[in-house]
Amino acid sequence: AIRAALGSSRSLSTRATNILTALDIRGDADVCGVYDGEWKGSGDLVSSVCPTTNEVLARVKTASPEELHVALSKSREAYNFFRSVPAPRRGEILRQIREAVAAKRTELGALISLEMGKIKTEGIGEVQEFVDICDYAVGLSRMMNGRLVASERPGHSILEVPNPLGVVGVLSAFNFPMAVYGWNLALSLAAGNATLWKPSPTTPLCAIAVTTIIGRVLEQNGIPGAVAGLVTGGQHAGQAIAESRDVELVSFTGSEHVGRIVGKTVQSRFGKVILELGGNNAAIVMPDADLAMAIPSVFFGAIGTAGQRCTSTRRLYLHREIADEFLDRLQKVYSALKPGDPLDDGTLLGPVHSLTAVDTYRKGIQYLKDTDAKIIAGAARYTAADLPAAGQQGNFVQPTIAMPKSSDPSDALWQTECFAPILNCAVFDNLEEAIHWNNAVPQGLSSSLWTRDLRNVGTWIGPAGSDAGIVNVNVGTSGAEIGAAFGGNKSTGWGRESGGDAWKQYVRWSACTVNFSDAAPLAQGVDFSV
Ligand code: UN1
Repeated sequence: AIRAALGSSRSLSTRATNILTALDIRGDADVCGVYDGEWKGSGDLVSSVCPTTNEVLARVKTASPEELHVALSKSREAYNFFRSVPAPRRGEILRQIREAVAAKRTELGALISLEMGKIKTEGIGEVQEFVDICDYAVGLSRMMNGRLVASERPGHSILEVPNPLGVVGVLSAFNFPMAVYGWNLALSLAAGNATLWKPSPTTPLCAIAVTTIIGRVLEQNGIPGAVAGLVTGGQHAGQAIAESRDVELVSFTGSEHVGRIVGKTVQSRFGKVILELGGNNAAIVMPDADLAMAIPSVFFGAIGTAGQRCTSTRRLYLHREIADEFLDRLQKVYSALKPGDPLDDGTLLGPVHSLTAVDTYRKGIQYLKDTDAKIIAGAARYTAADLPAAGQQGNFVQPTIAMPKSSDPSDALWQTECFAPILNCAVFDNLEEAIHWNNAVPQGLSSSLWTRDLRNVGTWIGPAGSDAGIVNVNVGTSGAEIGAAFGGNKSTGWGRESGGDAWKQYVRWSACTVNFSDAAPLAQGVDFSV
């Protein structure tokens, strides 16, 4: 068995080498993790570890405090240049970035699977999300319109003018190591800003690969590379960005705990902040739902990205009339699920991202057992025979469905986001009760109702309905498109990224009253004549 494991882990290593080489990353030497127009890195070394095998993919040279300082000032210089490039021209550069990223869709997708652990189709889907938001921002570059407002004074006009904002710091998470940066980069660039990216310390290679592609496009267009700068590193790098007065907007994705610190830090210097924090997302299934649609969708919502999307389905509320049938059918789908190498076609369940994630899962399961929850699926350990040959050392955990003893939403179990593939269920008797449970948690990211009754839909999306930022009908909690603004309410942080009106946060707005007349009257008819 050991020889088999070593043999196949060598074969994965060959694949790892191929994926890295296709993206111009040399895994056999220490990789530069800082880009400010030039590649460098003389800070701490961090290892990128493959969650499938726990082999070290590469060692990355992160930013030293001095390099961080330089990167921040280069971002500022880059912004000063870029803000004067006309917006449609910025759109043209984004179009080229879109093409360059799309040309490496398969390779970048494979790198996401390799370094983050999500399965192939989701890895490629994440790159597609990057491409989509670039398309969106190309259009936006000709549509970031201000307004002309009617003035109460004769011969006056009021303009609301969007101008570039400055430097945007992007602090992103491991679970979407490329797409969430893409959302911020695309809007920032269209708006005329420079971005400085601090990715998750555990997915540096994804960031390096993307930045390499973007940096080349910028350089070919005579644009300073620091328009899309990168600093890999740990907490100190994130802190330096949050504290810097040279960063007008900090866009942070991650835990509530860190989000609270980032939010306070940025707010204390009156910077702007976009927070995308925890989700604790519920799906509600009514008795009239089409179960043939709802079951696979709940399955994807709970298991996609091994339960590590912010939008993953964590709570399942079933109407009493269909609860038994639903759980029976869902349990069958769960029991047919086999863990696999995320890079293999057909794998639906890859590893969780890290040993920390395994620990989160274990604690979640232990809590369920300690509180006498009924286990409907999972909660056991995989044996060696269940695991793919290459993944004997990997972070594989069994997706779990549980029915906690109490459905009281104020219990810690329902109140807390557990970032692992664990789905907790409860049975309800009417929609009002289910909506109450849906809303009775601190988080407010995503939510999903399964019904064919129009009246339920009206209630759900109306004032007494779901209080989440994403309120879906016959669509699961995860897998949002880029067109609408993405984000959540309450302790999710109220931030909005990606589509919709999100771009309006990436500009500074000026109200400009212009007097074309020969008199200078005051507003509100104030008489101050001398
Ligand atoms: C996240 O997990 O924070 O809706 C991002 C989705 C993806 C993005 C999720 N488009 O699942």
